[in-house]
Amino acid sequence: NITACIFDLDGVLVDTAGYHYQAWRVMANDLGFDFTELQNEKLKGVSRIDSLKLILGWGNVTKSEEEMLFLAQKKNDDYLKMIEQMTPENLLPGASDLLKYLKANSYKVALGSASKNAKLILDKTGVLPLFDAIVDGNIVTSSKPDPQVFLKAAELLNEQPENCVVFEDAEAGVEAALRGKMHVIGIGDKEILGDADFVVKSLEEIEYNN
Ligand code: G16
Ligand code: MG
Repeated sequence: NITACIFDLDGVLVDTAGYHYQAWRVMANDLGFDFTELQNEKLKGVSRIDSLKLILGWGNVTKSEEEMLFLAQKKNDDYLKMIEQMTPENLLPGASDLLKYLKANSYKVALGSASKNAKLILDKTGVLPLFDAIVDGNIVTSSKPDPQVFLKAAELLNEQPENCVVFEDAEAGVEAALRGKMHVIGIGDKEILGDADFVVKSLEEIEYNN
């Protein structure tokens, strides 16, 4: 009996991966190297500082803790400039309709994201009022596949994990939901998200009455 839905942000509700990629690439290019879109896949759902460490590793660049904080800050400033331009048009197909349907039918709705900018993105895209709880990178201490982010969301919603369904586009996110004993719908590729209860290409394919 599903009473609550928990959404990942990047790749499920919005496509911010492209913005992250652009901003990280500017930094990498400044440091004298580049990385591919395929490498960027590895950064999905990974925290800002862990993403930075991975990228520096790809470029064989070593930086002090202090320099890393500076680089992460600079990247985030560039990223925020892109986020500022976001509008409801940037919601992925089906996201707005599903969120409105859930609200209208008294489901509880939470966000479970690694991003520290999650609230701003929900605000810019106009869906912030549709959420009952936000669990983001400012709260979470253990990243996916650790189930902490989703368990915290269930707790804030006052719901049992078995009554929650998670919407996830990343393999680590699907694993986190399963470890949390929740239902999970994969958004994306069946080959990658095969452990999910079922997989759809986008939220547009989710069927519900009305
Ligand atoms: C998102 C992105 C990651 C990003 C992370 C932290 O995760 O997929 O690429 O590194 O948030 O973002 P920020 O730098 O804004 O704190 P999710 O969990 O929403 O898919
Ligand atoms: Mg994601």
